Amino acid sequence: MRSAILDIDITYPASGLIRPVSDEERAAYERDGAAIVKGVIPQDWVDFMRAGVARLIEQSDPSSQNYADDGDPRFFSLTFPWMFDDAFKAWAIHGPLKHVTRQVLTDVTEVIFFYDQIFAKEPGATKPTPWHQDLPFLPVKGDQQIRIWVPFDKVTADGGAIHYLRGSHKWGVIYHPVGFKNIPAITDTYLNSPYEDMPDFEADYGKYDWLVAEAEPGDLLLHHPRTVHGSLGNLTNNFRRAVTSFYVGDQAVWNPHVANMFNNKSLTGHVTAPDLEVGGPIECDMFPKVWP
Ligand SMILES: O=C(O)CCC(=O)C(=O)O
Repeated sequence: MRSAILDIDITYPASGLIRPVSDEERAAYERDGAAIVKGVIPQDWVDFMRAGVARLIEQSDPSSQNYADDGDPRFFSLTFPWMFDDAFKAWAIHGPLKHVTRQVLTDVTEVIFFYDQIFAKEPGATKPTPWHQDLPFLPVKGDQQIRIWVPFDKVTADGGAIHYLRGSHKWGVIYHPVGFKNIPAITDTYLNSPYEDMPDFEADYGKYDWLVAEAEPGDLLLHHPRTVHGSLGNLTNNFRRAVTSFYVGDQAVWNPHVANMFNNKSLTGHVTAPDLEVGGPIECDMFPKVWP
């Protein structure tokens, strides 16, 4: 039976992916742990979601974060917007990304939507996104996991493009999660994670091979949750608004380790983690199956 949490009361675009993900894009994702997929999101979805992001930035309720230093242009973020705004729910459940997921994670028999997050840097928001992997924030284990970052503005190298450390998803190492803002209660918990200290990627930036993912509305970025990534500030006069969505496959299992995102109340205090069995399946009301 369909869960009431999936009901949507607004009209949303009916369009799907403009084209499937190509073999070359899939190969780039597998090789580098990140890939740019150009010209796949229809304009009606871009306009619909840009308006949704603008609405939630305007609202800026206490469940959102501003990672910028006091007085600086904002680096706005909000986790789980889909649970509070039907535009995001439509995007997560009926939008084109579930098809991207099954086209890239070719062995999934089901696609489960895990969560979404807004990342918006106002014009002049110089705050970088620290280098990090996503896996250590996530209470999920297994290979069938993918992050899809969709921009609703043009994103240039000086406008906060994401930098992905090519191949780092294959290094076999997971680093402690990193606080996007220095809140000791959180950063201390993160250091108790079962993972390793992160090298100083900033100091040694030039030693590594980075994909600097410039993108425009209509494009999307794929990355593996083990891929090291981050972004610099937005030095342009334009907004840099994006939504990142995380999907998993039927073989992913629940792994609520000590440093997972649900123990960071500044990030997820507005939602309640479900009581799932450790090592058991992820699918539930909060993490719904969206395909088939
Ligand atoms: O937009 C950003 O700067 C951060 C995005 C990110 O870390 C992610 O989507 O995993």
